[in-house]
Amino acid sequence: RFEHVKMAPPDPILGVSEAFRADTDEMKLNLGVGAYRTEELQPYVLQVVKKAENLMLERGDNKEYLPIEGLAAFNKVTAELLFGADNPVIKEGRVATVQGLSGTGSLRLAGALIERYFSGAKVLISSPTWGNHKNIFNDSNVPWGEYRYYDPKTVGLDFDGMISDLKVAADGSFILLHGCAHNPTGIDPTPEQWEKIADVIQEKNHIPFFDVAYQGFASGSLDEDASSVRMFVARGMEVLVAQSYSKNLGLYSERIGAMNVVCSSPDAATRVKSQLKRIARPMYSNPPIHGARIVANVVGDPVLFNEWKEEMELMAGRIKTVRQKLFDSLSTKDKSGKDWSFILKQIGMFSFTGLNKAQSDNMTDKWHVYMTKDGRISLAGLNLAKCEYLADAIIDSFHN
Ligand code: PLP
Ligand code: TYF
Repeated sequence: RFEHVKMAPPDPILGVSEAFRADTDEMKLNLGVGAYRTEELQPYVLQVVKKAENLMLERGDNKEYLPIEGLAAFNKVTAELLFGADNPVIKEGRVATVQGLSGTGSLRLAGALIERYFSGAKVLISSPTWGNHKNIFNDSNVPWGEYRYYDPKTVGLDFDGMISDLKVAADGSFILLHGCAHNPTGIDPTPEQWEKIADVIQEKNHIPFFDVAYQGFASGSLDEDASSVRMFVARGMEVLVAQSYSKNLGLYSERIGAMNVVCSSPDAATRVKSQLKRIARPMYSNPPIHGARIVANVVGDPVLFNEWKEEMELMAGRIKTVRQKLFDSLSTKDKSGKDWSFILKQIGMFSFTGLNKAQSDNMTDKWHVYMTKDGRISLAGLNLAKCEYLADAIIDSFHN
């Protein structure tokens, strides 16, 4: 009965980790998946997460089903963290927030909402973007297109290309934007560029749709990393925002995040929320509680909240330190005169090296450095001790 089922292709990012595990070379380095590692290259559980979990044990919290929309205390703090607790849209009750299965599951809820209520509307995604965006909208039966984003000549933002693509798109398109720390390029618009992007989106009656997977991880400041979203909201626009706590709280496998829809009235928000629940129900009935409680305890408690911010600054700081060291090593070792400063301009977990597929293959086959074939490296998987080795590998791969 299953003979006609064909083999599915491996995930281009998660597949890299499988290949890494099979490699026995002692210099091997996994810069594929975007997951934070310590300087010893070990996974890291935040101290505040352990404290919140201890608190939950002490209290003897139960495992009853959550409502379809998730844990109320979580939904409250997650919207406040994103928009700012004093934001009028929160005070006026204009945000529909439902807990989702991390960033991915929250995006998928929005995909279903768009399919049902905006028939024929396209979602425009950046070229390139996180690979799963295409999968999510394909499976949601939502048509998507791309806008220019990355300019290989400057290894920077193709701002003019982006603006003109937003201008020629059909009015009322959904524009998927990375709130901060663009994946995979590490290139974000400047505040001035964000304003111009918002101008065009408003002119064209487009609907901004933010994917916020790295709040606090880009600059080290939660507020600063939410400033793009908040600027759009302050203009009075209706905005969709998917949130994830995989990276900033290190809760990868807890699958905790949220979908927020800022509406023009509290009434519309109530109706949108009811539809998001209707979509969630036949998909997974109700979301998992453990991660939601951790977030509610950390964000909702002033002491733990401050400790979290300190730990996040530590993580973001370690990544900045290896970024600098990698740049220094490349600049010293490379005698070709190539300008490596683009590495310092990129932010967040990733660096887009500009290595093409053949060069990325050389990184892996000859140097045992595992990375995605688009030339992206996760600096979160790098430590100071291996920067020089990585620089050798990159220079060799570039010039061969
Ligand atoms: N969006 C972007 C841009 C990402 O990089 C990721 C991965 O971290 C996600 C969404 C969703 O990840 P998760 O489903 O683990 O929250
Ligand atoms: O881009 C990354 O590495 C992260 C992690 O299917 C990730 O976003 C990668 C692939 C995937 C889910 C998460």
